[in-house]
Amino acid sequence: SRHQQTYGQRALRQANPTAKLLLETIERKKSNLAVSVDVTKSKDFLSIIEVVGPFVCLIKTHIDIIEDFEPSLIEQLQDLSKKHDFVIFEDRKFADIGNTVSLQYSGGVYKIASWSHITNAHPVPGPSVIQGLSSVGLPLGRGLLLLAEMSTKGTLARDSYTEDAVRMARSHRNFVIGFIAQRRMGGIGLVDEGADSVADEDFLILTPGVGLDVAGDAMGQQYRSPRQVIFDSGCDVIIVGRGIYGNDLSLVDVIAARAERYMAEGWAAYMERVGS
Ligand code: 5IU
Repeated sequence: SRHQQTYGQRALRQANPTAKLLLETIERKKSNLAVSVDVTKSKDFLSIIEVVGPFVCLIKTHIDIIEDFEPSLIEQLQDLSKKHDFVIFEDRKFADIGNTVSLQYSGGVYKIASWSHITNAHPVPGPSVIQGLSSVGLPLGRGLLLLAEMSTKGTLARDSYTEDAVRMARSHRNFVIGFIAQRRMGGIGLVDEGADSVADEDFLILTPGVGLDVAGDAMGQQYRSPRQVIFDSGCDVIIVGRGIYGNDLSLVDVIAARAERYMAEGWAAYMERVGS
């Protein structure tokens, strides 16, 4: 089954260039770790990425929380992406009508489509959110993740909402490369409608809500371990934020050691899954 295929084998079968790039990067670096850098100062943002860069396949950003944002920050992020060989994912969570999201994605202060390989959208508006983003991102070779589930207590993204997200993705396979979710979906599995084309599909599952030392935070976040996410639930990428950069952003050695630990646990869980 898809669970047992290696990242490298799966890279060969991806039509979307960003899906291929991410799988190839994971295979090359032997890392299924993504770090989410939710900090408010450019200096901290860049220094964390410099430290964790060698250990990650992907850096996830919330560019709109940076207080001292300047366009040169994007150039520095792109330089780090080349230096350390990681993919960039702006976690923008688009959720408006097609026309509006196309403008939010291409324009404004951040011009996300010009630098972020991957972005994501809530399926709540229906297929028009994908059409709007695809009109900008597809010609640039970008990829979109749909938010099929969330890690938070009481999330409304469940049951038939999640199944409908899979159906929406299935109708836009050229641009939708996978899901933000808590378990494998698409292909054989959730919303398995039996068609040959469904058996053949291969969505990427990127999973936030990963932490080894605490169960959650005071605002509804819930954490699971890399092994629960990659081995038990069949997901592809663990996304870790505070579990790696912690509270003291100056402790670069500690941050590097934590990144290495999550990388090792994520990779061991994958090796166990593919049976090697
Ligand atoms: N994030 C989640 N859960 C979700 C979705 C996104 O935590 O279901 I969708 C984001 C929020 C934050 C990062 O940017 O992933 C997790 O950060 P911590 O590892 O610090 O909790």
